[in-house]
Amino acid sequence: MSNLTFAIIKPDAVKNGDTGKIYDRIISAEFKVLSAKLINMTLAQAQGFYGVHAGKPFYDELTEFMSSSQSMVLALEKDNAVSAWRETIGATNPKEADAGTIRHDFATSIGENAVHGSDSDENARKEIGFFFSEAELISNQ
Ligand code: IDP
Ligand code: MG
Repeated sequence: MSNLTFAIIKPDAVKNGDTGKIYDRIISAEFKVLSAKLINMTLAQAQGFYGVHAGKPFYDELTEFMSSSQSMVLALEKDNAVSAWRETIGATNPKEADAGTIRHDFATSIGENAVHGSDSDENARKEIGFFFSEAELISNQ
């Protein structure tokens, strides 16, 4: 098990003014933030990042949404980070997300669902590398 995962506070949450509240949830859940930055991803970046979903009916809507305005990308560290973060964010569809999860509390729809979380250690490494250089991954331990 790796101790890294990759998160995005998506454009809907940033626009709604929830960036700080979600960052607080990250800290309360005892993740260490190795790096974080506010970006406005390009359509090409969104298409590359979500390449695994290319061809699905929601792909265009998803990549346009993710490149529509600012989002915050974060590299997070914790024991079993991938599964711990997926538990913290809840199900993809906020209607199915457990009470107390980030998507339950902040998401508005299955598409605009407030946050991203990696689904495997391998993808976590790839996704962190997609948005951060080695030098940006600060460890203060
Ligand atoms: P995940 O973010 O929980 O891992 P995925 O199935 O990997 O969910 O889908 C990636 C993202 O694509 C979701 O977070 C959501 O923003 C969007 N998405 C997934 N399924 C749908 C759908 O049925 N309609 C619209 N958007 C969707
Ligand atoms: Mg996914």
